[in-house]
Amino acid sequence: MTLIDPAVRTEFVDIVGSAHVLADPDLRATYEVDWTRRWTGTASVVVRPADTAELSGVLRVCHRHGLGCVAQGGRTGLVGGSVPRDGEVIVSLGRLGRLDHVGAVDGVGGQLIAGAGVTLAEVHRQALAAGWAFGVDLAARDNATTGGMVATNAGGMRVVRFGQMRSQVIGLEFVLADGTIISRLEGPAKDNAGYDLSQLMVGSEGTLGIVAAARLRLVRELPLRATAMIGLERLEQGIDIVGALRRSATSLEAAEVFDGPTMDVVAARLGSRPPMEGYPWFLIVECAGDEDPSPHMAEALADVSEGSGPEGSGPEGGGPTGDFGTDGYRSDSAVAVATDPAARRRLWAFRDQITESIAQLGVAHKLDPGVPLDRLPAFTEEVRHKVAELSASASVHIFGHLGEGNLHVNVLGLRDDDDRVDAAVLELVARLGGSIGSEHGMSKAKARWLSLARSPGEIAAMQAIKQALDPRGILNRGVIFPDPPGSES
Ligand code: 2HG
Ligand code: ZN
Repeated sequence: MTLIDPAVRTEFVDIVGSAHVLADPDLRATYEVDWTRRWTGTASVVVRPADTAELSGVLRVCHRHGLGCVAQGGRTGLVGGSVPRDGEVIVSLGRLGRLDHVGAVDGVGGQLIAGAGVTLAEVHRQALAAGWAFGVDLAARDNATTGGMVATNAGGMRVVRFGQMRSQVIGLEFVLADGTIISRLEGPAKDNAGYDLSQLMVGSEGTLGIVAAARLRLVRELPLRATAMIGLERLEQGIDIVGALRRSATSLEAAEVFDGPTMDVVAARLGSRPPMEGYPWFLIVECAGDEDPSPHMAEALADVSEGSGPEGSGPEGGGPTGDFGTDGYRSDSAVAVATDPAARRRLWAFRDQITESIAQLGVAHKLDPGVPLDRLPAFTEEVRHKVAELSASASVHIFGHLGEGNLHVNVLGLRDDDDRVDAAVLELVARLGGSIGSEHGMSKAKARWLSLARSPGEIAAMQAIKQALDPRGILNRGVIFPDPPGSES
């Protein structure tokens, strides 16, 4: 069944061509569900502009007719921000594939312009080919796109070193709801002439405008790396290790943690035995430098790892004994270290494959709280307790970015529409002074809990900005702000 008004369809066809206006249900289907399979919606049409001018034309049509529309990249956001509400227009950005180096602009390079549809993996490839690196990395790199990563201020595994997407954005080209194009892809990177509208777009989850391209800062790739996996008896040990590594001279590039049940599902999916077993927590840290970082790493781990192994399981309680070298992946009970690329990749596979491994078991409720580090261990215990109290059939997986105190809580075995666990966890986070949307944003999944995270004054200021930039309220309805009582949900 075609849901789009034929006259409006013709307007879209005039802008992007008939091959890029998908009204047929079969053609729309893959765009109407996100990676999790939890979030779906029926679109009236999918429109695929090829460049910023076409994107502007598409938004002008939506604005004129008051049509709700949702911008879509790789659909890997996990919290429902890329799927339509029934009847909305999907603006798919996969064709915005521009990729330029900006050497000519800044004279020394170290910057890249990437269209909204360029995947993170491609940004990495281009950065490396030019002798640089890109500071953000995450497991969905093959599908996640630049536009979506900017719109959600994506984080990932290197935030501890390079910050989130916001820190990489020098300027954006984006389109406002009424079709106005704003372009800050050129000119000096240092520019304080008024409000930084590009930064306002970062993390606005497609509610204020649609990102067409980003001018991104690149970072220097440090040549030598060491990666360690450490079995932890207590989460506190991991927090101490991260603190010690941050204080040491070595560059700490990642600090990721996951619990025992998560290690079990990943090891089963990979079909490989983990380097150490039987621990309630596992930590992966990576350091990099111009010189081999493993001696610094060994020192920092030795300072804090006393007693980290199960009794009698390893030398001096399981801590490292100076057996840090350069020839591969080895384990001395509680600690496994890898320095060559293939061995490091084997360790990282246990982290990279978490989301996919959990997805194989069912459709998870996904939360991404951030909690002050001193309260994190108590938080994880209370989460497990609360989930058990609310649902006998549910199971919990906890993993994430220890450097920022940002843990993903994935709960399996709940009905899609049963939000009791979500509410209980988010209320706990708010009580502990944490963030209820530390990485993935609020989107549709968490909009109804916005007042747990922001004061009435903050919400009013955010709504005033939304009203000014999107007066007809067409962009990503139901995202960030809860629906007013009695209206569509
Ligand atoms: C990660 O850190 C992603 O791997 C996904 O943010 C988290 O699957 C999730 O809940
Ligand atoms: Zn994450």
